[in-house]
Amino acid sequence: MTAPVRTQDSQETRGSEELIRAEEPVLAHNYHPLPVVVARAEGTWVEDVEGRRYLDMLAGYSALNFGHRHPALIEAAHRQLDRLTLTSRAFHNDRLAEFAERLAALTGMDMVLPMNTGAEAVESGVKVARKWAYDVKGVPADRATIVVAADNFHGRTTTIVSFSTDETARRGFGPFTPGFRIVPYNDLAALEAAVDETTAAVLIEPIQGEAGVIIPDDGYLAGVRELTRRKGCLFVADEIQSGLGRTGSTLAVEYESVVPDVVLLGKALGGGIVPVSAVVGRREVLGVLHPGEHGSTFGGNPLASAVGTAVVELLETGEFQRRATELGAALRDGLTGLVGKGVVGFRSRGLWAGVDIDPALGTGREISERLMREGILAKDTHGSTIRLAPPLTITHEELEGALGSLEKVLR
Ligand code: IF1
Repeated sequence: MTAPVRTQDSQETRGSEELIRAEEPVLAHNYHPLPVVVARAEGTWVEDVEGRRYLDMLAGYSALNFGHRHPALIEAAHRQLDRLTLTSRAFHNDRLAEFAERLAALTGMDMVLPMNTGAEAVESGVKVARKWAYDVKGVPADRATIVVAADNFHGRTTTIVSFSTDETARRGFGPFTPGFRIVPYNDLAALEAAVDETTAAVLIEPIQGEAGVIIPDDGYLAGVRELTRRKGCLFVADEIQSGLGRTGSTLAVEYESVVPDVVLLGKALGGGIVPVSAVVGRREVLGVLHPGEHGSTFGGNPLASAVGTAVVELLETGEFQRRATELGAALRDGLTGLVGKGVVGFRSRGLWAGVDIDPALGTGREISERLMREGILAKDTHGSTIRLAPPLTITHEELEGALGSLEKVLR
């Protein structure tokens, strides 16, 4: 008989170190978190078990665009929790129509397929693109191909890692799903060569997040749009991380005034409260789905729809897109000032930056740990690159403070 597990209301609460130790024997080790145990949060600030405060410069990898526990989102969640949380799609619920209408209008699309996690939206996008290829384009059965970019990150399912170029994400998980072609990102000639009459879609991130906030050359997205239209295949944009205000516009593709056929959304769509994702697209594409052909227990549930509608309402004002643009200029200026002082280079758009640190000063992980000791939470991507993606609610002073802390840890 093992020692009874203390319930939440036990007298003495366990401290950070004890909680970290307690995880070890019982929690799968698929992460290597920073040694901080968050207990509460509000806006751009989180607090650990001992009450130490940190500025959150990761924002749940862009799932917390509106900050921790945004009042309007929490209120929408509380209101729905007191009414109805789940029906399954066997029945209608009174929240889904408005969510779908307003999300379609926000993104300029005709139809919405509500799902839960980003990976589910990507998987659903793959399925819909393939079905469109067979039912509309006339690709022979089971011959559809989808072209993706090297260094992509679209999630962790076996089909998605089938088209990853990251060995760590693939090793030990085969056999893999066929039907994907991989070309270098930001290379229209390579894309031209890979797209043929079997191609259902080109699936890319408008900016590659996990790869280190890799921003393609001006004209690349417009080139993908022109190429896919000319060759009669779909342009599917994964905006799960880049979308919903992060880059200064509702969708990152707006930077080049490009309208994809399908957009994948997730993360911030759930306001940092519940998992909400969606595939939004043209009627001709999402119209290929008929009853019984796809589904999800929780997709489009009333709680997710209520929170999702409140998120869309925040984005309809344009306030967060404007903040990301204005504060993004301050972020860019601040990082420019650090080039040559430990920063060897950076890429940024809106309130999203990949910062390459001089490897001589430490790995991304070591820099993240030093930032943590300065009260700043950020996370490395690969090698000595750290990503900065604060809530879009961050103030100018808080941003300056974070940049000051970065300069300090690089000294
Ligand atoms: C983690 C980073 C990783 C995504 C894009 C789909 C998904 C993601 C463009 C899948 C998810 C998350 C996963 C999260 C860390 C974060 C991430 F890219 F943001 F940095 F892992 F690479 N498309 N990205 O970025 O969405 O199924 O996770 O909801 O801890 O794995 P999901």
